[in-house]
Amino acid sequence: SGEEPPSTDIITLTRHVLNDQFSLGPAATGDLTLLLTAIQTTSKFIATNVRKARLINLVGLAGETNVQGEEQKKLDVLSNDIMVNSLRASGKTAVLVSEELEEAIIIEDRYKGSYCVVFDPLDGSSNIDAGVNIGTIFGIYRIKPGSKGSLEDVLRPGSEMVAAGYTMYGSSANLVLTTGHGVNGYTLDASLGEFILTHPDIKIPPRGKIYSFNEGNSMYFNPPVINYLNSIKYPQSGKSPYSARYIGSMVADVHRTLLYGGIFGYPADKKSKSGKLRILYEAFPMAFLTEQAGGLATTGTQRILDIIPTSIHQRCPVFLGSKDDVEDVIKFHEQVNGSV
Ligand code: P6P
Repeated sequence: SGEEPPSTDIITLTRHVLNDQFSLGPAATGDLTLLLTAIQTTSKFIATNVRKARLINLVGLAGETNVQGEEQKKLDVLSNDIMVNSLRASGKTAVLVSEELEEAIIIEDRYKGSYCVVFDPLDGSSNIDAGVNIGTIFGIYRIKPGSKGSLEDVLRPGSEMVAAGYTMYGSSANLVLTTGHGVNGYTLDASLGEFILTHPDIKIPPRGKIYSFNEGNSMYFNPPVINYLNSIKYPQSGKSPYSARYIGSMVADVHRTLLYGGIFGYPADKKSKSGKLRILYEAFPMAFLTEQAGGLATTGTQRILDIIPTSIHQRCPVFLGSKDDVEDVIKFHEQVNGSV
């Protein structure tokens, strides 16, 4: 039939991570691989339900509001529940932090393991009814030596995470992951039920031509952001202005930024003094991925991964993406703050 024969050497996420972990030598216990298998399972479950949402009437409000005061959508609640149950059952976790839960979960001894997972089970969920891409974001810490699992194990700089990733639910399910050795993208082959390596070694271009900000907040923006945006919208002679792309779903906006380059920003402003995005399960994982792909991630004045959070739902300003573009943002902050 002239069709290509099916590959018989498919690299699944599990195989790829196992190879990666084996490269760490005998110290690798396989625990992280098993934890990532549990996370894959949750992503497959959520992908299936997001896809069916319209058919089985899962869209629409669940009638409750979460700790952020946001109306919970049924898929939010379902996604949170599958993640909590699957991560607990894996026997590899000690502490769980979810955007949907006010308090952290300390896993009971029977199921206790040595990793802590912070996650937003379904980020961008305000877009569910519009069929826009949404996603799960997660970050993983090892518990501190001697710890039995407590808040101390997650109120740490993002630089101490051992893995981070997201799964974007759209025309296909894309899982993008780093375990500290670069960034790889996997696409769910629903017929196999496996995430297959499709984007090996993702590298973000050093400079892009796209900016991704919610300019509906412009009247609240502080001077460094106003000056920076003007510099790319009304560039000096000879340069072309940047294109604006903003989906309002962090996973989709960051995914595009990683693949195409450019800059994504959710600044602090006069209305949101610390910005909107949460440090532990939005800023840290996306900053880790961006740096591992060769980009930068800053609050404007500080490397995001150096922040030490004091509470699990704390927010911070976020500018991330191509190295040269983020360095421009930093310069505009230094000019206004007088540190140059
Ligand atoms: P705004 C979605 O609710 C979210 O947490 C992120 O996914 C997204 O980047 C941001 O908020 C969008 O916020 O204020 O632009 O609608």
